[in-house]
Amino acid sequence: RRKRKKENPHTGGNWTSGSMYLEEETNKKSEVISCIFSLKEEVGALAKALRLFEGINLTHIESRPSRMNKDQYEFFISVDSSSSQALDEVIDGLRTQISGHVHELSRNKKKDTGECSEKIAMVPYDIQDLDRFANQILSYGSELDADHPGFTDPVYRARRKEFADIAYNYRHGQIIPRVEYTEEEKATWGTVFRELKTLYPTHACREHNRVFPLLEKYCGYRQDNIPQLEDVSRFLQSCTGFRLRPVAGLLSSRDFLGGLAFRVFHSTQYIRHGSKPTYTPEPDICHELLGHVPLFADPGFAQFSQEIGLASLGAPDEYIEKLATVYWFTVEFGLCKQGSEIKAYGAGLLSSFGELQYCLSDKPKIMPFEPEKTSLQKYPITEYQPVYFVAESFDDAKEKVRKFAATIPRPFTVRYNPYTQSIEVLDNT
Ligand code: HBI
Ligand code: NLE
Ligand code: FE
Repeated sequence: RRKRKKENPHTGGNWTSGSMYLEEETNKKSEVISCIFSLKEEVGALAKALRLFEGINLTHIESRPSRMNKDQYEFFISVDSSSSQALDEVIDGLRTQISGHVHELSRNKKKDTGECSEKIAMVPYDIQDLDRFANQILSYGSELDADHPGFTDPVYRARRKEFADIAYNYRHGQIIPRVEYTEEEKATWGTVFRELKTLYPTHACREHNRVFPLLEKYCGYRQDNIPQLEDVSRFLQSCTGFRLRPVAGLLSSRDFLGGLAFRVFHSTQYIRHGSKPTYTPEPDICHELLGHVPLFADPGFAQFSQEIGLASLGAPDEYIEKLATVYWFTVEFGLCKQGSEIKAYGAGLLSSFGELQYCLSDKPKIMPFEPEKTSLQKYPITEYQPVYFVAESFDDAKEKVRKFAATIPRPFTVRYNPYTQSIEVLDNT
């Protein structure tokens, strides 16, 4: 069954796309409400079920063979919010008259995107499925806001478009295109690299310091060279199975965290504007390569990151937000006890020589990492963090996230199968 699926991703449990896809809802700002129901395969079953939808504005319908029951089909449908109440009745009808299983999902991307540009809570089941999510970025990779330091720099903007195009055209399994960086870009990298290297011995956690020399040895980490994503991705795969995938800009939290479930890290390839090397709110190649990559090469941390990813699959929106916050205060801005000291392991700290110094000074507030509390903390995204959370250790943080994840209500349980690089759905109540 898996084999067949690899040949045709639309026949073995993935959602179909194309003909039945009503693009209607894509640009609406309204809330999208979705559900999945399953039917026993028999003549007229779908027609009978769909009769319940009379008078409802269906905006999306897709089908797939059930993974759990070979004789069943699952249907994913969405309605717009004006039909929300009517959908309750339909779900009721499905449950009582058709006796299929019904899961309600809702996905309101308004908050995340500013506008509802498509998309539904479809779960990636296979590492290749990430191809369908990776291009749904929140802002186009080369459209800069007016307060971006590159906003008035036409050369920088044109360059950002080149990087965005590489990411758009990328498909899973391809070699990540190599980029020849300009002298100016290399100079920016050089400054960031040089400054951070002086801070790492005292400020970075020991896992980061352990891996860094390996990156210098095997991946071309040098002051005068910006390493290539492809080389780094191969190195990571040999350490922990993590791999990089180029991305044009910011993904939604759901799509971004979903990648981690497959040990895929969506990585930008462009570099920050040369006028502000100490800190940038956006991820850039300095942030990915100097901040994230060393830790994804650490087995314990890789597993911790994947746990957050797995917890996100199929989670309701409010829990996605909580998980994204947990991610923010660990993978991005986490501090960790090591011996009698506190060190930085968050990538946003390890890639900003401004904030790396600040975070271990007496200015910010420091609190213990407790996912239930941490997940509720508000945070700014364009300036140094006022609050950081300290983990006892990666193992302790992992255990706590695992317990927290168990409280997320989900229609199914997932397990990652590393041999097929796909998700196994364990129960589907
Ligand atoms: N998208 N490309 C990209 N890179 C990130 O680091 C990133 C993202 N989307 C969301 C995000 N990070 C986090 O802040 C959490 O919302 C998961
Ligand atoms: N502030 C970080 C830096 O300057 O490298 C990037 C953070 C991305 C979330
Ligand atoms: Fe990051």
